Amino acid sequence: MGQAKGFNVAVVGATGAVGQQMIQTLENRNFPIAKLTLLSSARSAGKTVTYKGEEITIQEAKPESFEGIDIALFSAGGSVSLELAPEAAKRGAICVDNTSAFRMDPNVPLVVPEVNEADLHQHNGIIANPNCSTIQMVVALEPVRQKYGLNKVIVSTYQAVSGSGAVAIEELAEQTKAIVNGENFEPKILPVKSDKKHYQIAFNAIPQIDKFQDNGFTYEEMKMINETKKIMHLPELSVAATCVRIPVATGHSESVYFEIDQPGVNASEIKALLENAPGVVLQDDPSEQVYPMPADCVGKNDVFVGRIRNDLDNEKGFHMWVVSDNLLKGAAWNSVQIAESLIKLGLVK
Ligand code: NAP
Ligand code: 3JM
Repeated sequence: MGQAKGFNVAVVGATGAVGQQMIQTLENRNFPIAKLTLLSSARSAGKTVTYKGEEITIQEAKPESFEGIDIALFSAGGSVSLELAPEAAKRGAICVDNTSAFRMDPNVPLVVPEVNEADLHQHNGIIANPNCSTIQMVVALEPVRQKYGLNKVIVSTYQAVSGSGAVAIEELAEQTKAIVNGENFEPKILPVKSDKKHYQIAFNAIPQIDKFQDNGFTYEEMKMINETKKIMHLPELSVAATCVRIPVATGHSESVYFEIDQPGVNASEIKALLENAPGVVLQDDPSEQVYPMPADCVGKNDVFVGRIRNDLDNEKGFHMWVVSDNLLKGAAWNSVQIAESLIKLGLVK
């Protein structure tokens, strides 16, 4: 329980691309931890990870692993969360879940602290962390919604391979080396490990992230569409998304077109608004070629915004470019930030 020294925290998926960043983020934030429990599948049980100079042995995640845990951070895939998050909640832990398993459940708050921190009060033991591409977009759109109203969003993403896990980062590195050296290779992971076909990602762009739905959109695109409406409390908002995987290791980029309710607003007013928005860093000076790029955002918690301009035909339309570290604000940092908010609001027992 939350004693002076801190809370008992579990990280589920501790060996993964997201889990590793969670452990690092907890350390960087000096999160109030009494005991840190690191969980994975049986494959990695017994390995050790260093946290604040101390070696912690990874254990296999089981329902009993959550006895005495106050806060559990999940990033081990949807099926693990579906099975184990209710077991953890039953044992009194508050779960922050990074998978899509519970995001659209009306009993589960879907939270980006800069946007809808107050929704945490409605939790029933599980809080969902949104999809990485959704998070960075809503951080940039919420200040606009608050001041000018928002009725339409069209987004195209340029997503890094680390969003598909540690094996996808390796696949990009190995393919790049093979192509540069004139060697053969066989794509095995991207775009979706469990789908029928796999394509080259090095020196390529793949317009498929997650599987296709019958409506022609992919699940990743539908996550952006549905999650944005839920987080912003705008069920009537018109949202469309096209999600594309590009050969960048870390850092998602997005070209976002949006329409506000109010006429006569100049792009300079949107820039001024975002310059002072929580969690946003404005990098927008075309005369000096200043704009956000993924290579510059790696390792940072902020959402970087630039290229803000009025549409040339629709006076309520604007364009912007939004970049963030998909493993940090898109996953680990947003989850730890939710945990910090829960403590601040007195919601951890
Ligand atoms: P990853 O690098 O492939 O890591 C997967 C992790 O899950 C590993 O620690 C793995 O442990 C563990 N795991 C796998 N099966 C397990 C099981 N049956 N029981 C317990 N642990 C198990 O993947 P990642 O990129 O870190 O992503 C992990 C999950 O986080 C994704 O599947 C996704 O749902 C979510 N995610 C969310 C976002 C977001 O936008 N918020 C972004 C990326 C990922 P072993 O070492 O034992 O295999
Ligand atoms: C990002 O195996 C799985 O269930 C994970 C699939 C996945 C997800 C997801 O749907 O949880 C991979 C990468 C996500 C996500 O954040 O939506």
